[in-house]
Amino acid sequence: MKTACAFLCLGATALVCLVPTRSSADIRTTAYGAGADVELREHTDSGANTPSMNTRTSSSGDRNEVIALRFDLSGYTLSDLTGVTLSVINFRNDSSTRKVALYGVHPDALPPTGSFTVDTWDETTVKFSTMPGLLAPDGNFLTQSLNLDKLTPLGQISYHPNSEGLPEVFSDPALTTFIQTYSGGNLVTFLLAQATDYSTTGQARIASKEATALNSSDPLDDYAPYLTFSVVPEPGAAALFGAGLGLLVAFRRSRQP
Ligand SMILES: [Ca+2]
Ligand SMILES: [Ca+2]
Repeated sequence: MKTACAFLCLGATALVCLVPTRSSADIRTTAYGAGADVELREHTDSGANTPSMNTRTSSSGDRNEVIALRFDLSGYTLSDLTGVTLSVINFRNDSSTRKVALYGVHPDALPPTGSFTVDTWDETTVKFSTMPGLLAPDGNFLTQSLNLDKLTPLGQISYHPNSEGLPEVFSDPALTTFIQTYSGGNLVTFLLAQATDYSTTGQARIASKEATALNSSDPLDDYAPYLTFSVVPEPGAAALFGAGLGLLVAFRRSRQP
């Protein structure tokens, strides 16, 4: 009887402790670790590391603005992450929708000039011409000058009008696939740019990790862009779960006449 009890306790403990659970959504912001965020301007070949950042390829031809985001996913095995979404916070109320596209920058992308990589670009000094994933400014600000050979499109969404403080969420499954199959390290860079089938003179302005307040409201929390995701069970945990289940089944069988 003592042996049977021990058997049962062991199996039950294995079940309780080792049931593979999806964690509630984990979050990483651009403010974590080596994360970074910056607005890049083709028309002045500059970077703006300010509390808000624009995407805009103005239909008037006077400016082209792209946002770069880097997330530090240290501590995770990227192939284990699932349900990945990117959220950005509207910095101000815009009266109309703005359509924005998301791109993942390949780990081997190099800039037109300079030596920054996706792992090392510095938000305080990077400019359009030194950002991996962009092309050299060409004097035409109706062309976005994205280095599409080194970018993977990850969906596009329309921001909501008059939604200061509210998040806009990119959740195309391609985002999860990009993360799971990323062949670089644990620093992952994205670009945001005006959607290619959208024309406007207006900017889509979001908060950066430097934001301590929004356009007209007081700070409530952290406004930095952020990734959310879940972590699938480790194979080892799943195997142990199976072992625990096997113990219980064996015990039940042993009790049967
Ligand atoms: Ca920044
Ligand atoms: Ca251009």
